[in-house]
Amino acid sequence: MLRSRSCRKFDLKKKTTKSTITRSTNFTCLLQILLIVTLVVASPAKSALSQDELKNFLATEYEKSASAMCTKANEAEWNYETDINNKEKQDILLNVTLESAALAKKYWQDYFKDLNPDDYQDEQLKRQVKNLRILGNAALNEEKLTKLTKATNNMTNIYSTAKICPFSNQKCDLSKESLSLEPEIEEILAKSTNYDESLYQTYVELSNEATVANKFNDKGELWRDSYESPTFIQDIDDLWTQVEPFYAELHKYVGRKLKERFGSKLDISDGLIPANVLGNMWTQEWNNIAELVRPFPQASKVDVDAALKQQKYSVLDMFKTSDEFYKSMGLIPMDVCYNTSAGAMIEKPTDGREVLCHASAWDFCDGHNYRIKMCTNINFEDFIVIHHEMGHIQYFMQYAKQLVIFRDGANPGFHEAIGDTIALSVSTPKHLQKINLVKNYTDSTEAAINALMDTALQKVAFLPFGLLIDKWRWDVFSGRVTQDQWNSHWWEYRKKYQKVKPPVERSENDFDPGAKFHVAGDSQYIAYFVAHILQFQFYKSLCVAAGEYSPDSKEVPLHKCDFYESKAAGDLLSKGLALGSSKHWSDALELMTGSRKLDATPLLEYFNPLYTYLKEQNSKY
Ligand code: X8Z
Ligand code: ZN
Repeated sequence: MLRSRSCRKFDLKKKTTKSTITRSTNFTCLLQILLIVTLVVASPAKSALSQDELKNFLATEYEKSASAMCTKANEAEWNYETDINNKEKQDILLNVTLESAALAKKYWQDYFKDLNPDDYQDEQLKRQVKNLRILGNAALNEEKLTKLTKATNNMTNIYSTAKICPFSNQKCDLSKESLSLEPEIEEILAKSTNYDESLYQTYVELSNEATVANKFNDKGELWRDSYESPTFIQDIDDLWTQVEPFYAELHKYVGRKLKERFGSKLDISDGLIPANVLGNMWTQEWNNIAELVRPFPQASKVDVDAALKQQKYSVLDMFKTSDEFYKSMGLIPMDVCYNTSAGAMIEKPTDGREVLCHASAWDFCDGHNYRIKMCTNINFEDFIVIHHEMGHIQYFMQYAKQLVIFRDGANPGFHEAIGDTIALSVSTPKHLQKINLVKNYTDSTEAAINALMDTALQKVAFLPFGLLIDKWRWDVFSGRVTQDQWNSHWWEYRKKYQKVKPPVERSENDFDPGAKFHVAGDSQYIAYFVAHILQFQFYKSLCVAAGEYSPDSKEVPLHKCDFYESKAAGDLLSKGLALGSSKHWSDALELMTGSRKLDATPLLEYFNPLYTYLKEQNSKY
């Protein structure tokens, strides 16, 4: 159950010790639970528990204590992340982490270490045992665990508090007029923050040491284990092969449009676009340059930013609008997660606290308490991020009745895909008109291509980025690339997959990957690549369930489907989500889509009119 953290807090399986998006509360919880159990309950005979005894033990005492500990650990983590420079809160979190680890270790040694999933007939128990066998970072001794925890927290802290002066006033007083990485610098598109690479070295070494103790060869292997597929790397590569030609057309088209705009200042003769002209600090999504590349400037376009401003939307209004969509499908109301009186943080505090701004969703493991933490800006991009985070919360709520060990996504990609699936429906011009965020829109072939281009700049542009982050980390963890090549290897992958290049010369004195939150924050990333494929599979299936799309009739294209108010779509989604991780993800996928495999065909089907258009246009040059 040691998996990486992610943007959802409490993922029992992670058991890492650090904070950030998902400071591994999981781990903490788990251990504590166990610990308490061991102390309070007349301990079952160590090792040799029969199948029934083990099952009973996990469903009762263990379940109760694990959930309670999860709540406690998440609270400590929340308190830290919403006030990261507070020494007392840092110390409390570190103590909770160590305490949990000690407990987890004891429990694991006494009961779980030697269990073999193959010894059990009961499918659910098999899955539980598979999970419980993995101890995670708690495998380290206290000194090393402290060092790892501090290194990881430190990296997150640097990421969250790094500041620069505005371009117009380079000698500014950093305590007064500076900009932080999220959200200000992100908005003005600055270059990467430089990291203390030695922290990363410590992190890599100790993380690997922990995973080797868990019988994995390195941390990358451990991360990939959560996908429960012996062919995972190949599967991922095959998906990339499936979408790469489309990405290449988009890249070529965008490159040409940028060349028209910037002329001789921009050199793309080598087929690579400089990373600073695509409108995003990490070059991960290109929606901010939509105005520059929109194919039909005269046709209708979607401008939600303007509508939000004009209608004086507040941050709270944006959350309520998102909640309303989920409720319209008969899904669970989620007002608690954005209710600031109940603890949520939906805006960047102005009281001087430094907080971890990267959006995250939290499950406090008590069946009541769910929170979103986000430094929301009032614009369309954040409106979509809200739907993304609400997708995590909806998943938490749907699987709340599962045993604590199964309160997780079917795989990490599922968790990241749910809110995005909803957002695909929300982002259709059809829906945005329904909720008045788009007005005076005239549908036409050209307008549809414009809308598809907007979506492609987010979803298709993201694919190689989503792929390369963990490809790079897998190579780092396995030692395939050594430290003296970390940065150059990063740029090799940026060139190979994204076809982007650094705007200024880079060297091994730079550590550009560290400017990405999930790298600094020990949060695995391939989930987002998987999610960007999966969300189109889910979307298509929900569209069919809603009667909004029929694959056999070409009358209404997939990209025009809006499943707002469809209880049938809501039912299908909730059936899949309620499974949590109690079944293999292929089973959940089959239930939700009829397919057992990750497949980019629905994505290509969705974008087909744009793909055809891009091929036609590009062939002229
Ligand atoms: O980190 C996130 C979410 C929280 S799980 C806001 N995302 C990735 C990123 O920002 O890099 C969503 C898309 C990719
Ligand atoms: Zn997420």
